[in-house]
Amino acid sequence: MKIGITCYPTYGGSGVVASELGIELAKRGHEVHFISYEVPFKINKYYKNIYFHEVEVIEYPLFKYPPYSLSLSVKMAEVFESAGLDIMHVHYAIPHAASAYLTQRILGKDSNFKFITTLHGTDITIVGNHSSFFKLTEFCIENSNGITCVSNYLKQLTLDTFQINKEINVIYNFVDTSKYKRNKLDKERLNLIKNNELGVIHISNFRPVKKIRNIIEIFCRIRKEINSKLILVGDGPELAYAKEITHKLNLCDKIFFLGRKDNVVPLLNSSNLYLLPSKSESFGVSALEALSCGVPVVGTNVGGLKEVVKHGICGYLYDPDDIDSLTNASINILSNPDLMEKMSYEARKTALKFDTKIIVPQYIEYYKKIINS
Ligand code: GMT
Repeated sequence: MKIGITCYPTYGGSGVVASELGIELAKRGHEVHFISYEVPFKINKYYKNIYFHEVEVIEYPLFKYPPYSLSLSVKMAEVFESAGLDIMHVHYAIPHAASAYLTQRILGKDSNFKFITTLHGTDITIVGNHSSFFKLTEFCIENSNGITCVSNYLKQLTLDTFQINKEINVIYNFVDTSKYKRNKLDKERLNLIKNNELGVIHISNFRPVKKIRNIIEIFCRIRKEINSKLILVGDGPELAYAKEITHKLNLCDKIFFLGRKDNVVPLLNSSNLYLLPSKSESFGVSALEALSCGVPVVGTNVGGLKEVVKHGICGYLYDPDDIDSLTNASINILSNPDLMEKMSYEARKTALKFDTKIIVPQYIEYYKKIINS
């Protein structure tokens, strides 16, 4: 198949999932055409069967806000025709699904341009249901040829929020368990966490929804009981605050800010606990990557994370502002080697259920279904 993919190319779960999907499809012999304003950061080397088409945004004095979504529509139409695409797959509803809908209208019925929209979370929970986008999000979902959600929670929330008659399919996020796997040598090699210390890690785009303040508070309390360090990976709006508070709390030698990292496997392998106490998480793909490396997760019970992390089995889930329970759960795991080992085993076992080999074929089948519909 020839598949077009549009996503946000920057640090964020939807872009990561879209990129990994493209890589997996290309590996299976499909031709994948990424259409965006930049090469997605995960597509950081040459991949056979992967092409990139840049959307140029023109600056003009009349435009206070250059209309990227319109240029994207035109680029989708060009690539659809020149590459002979079979299907277009857009990740994150706003504005990508709206651009794809416009492309469909530009090309007309005879072109057979069909598009699938994958909803990732904040495109429904924060952006999509904002009054300035609500009607558009609803329209785009209803007019996509196919719709997928990354969890049952997100599907239900979409149905509860919008008037949708279209069938919504759940296709879970996935992880390459042959790449994300435990290697104890990584900790020694990196030497970020010393032998007598335990590592706590969080990876995100540092948006308010991630509750970075709570993460630092929880770690502060863990530190009082456990000789440990916190690894923070990624960047975003809350990063400056996190650095400031770390400085004020005199924890600069205990909390590492590593910025964006393409390969987080050695960092996960230096860690014993993954923290994700977000306000809400539609799936939590970073938590799945941690589980795959045998790292238990302590996180939020709001949203779809509970479809990935089984409370009491491979981690613990609580209300994101229940700092006491989140801290006690973390200390419980970190201070109890047998529990840590057991949860680490269960974490890996859980991740294997979301392996690329199981999930990616579901997308391929769905593409075929929509193309033939
Ligand atoms: O986590 C973010 O804020 C980024 C966001 C995105 O759309 O880029 O992530 C969402 O999509 C990920 C991939 O499907 C999910 O794993 C995340 O749970 C989801 N984030 C939220 O729901 C907050």
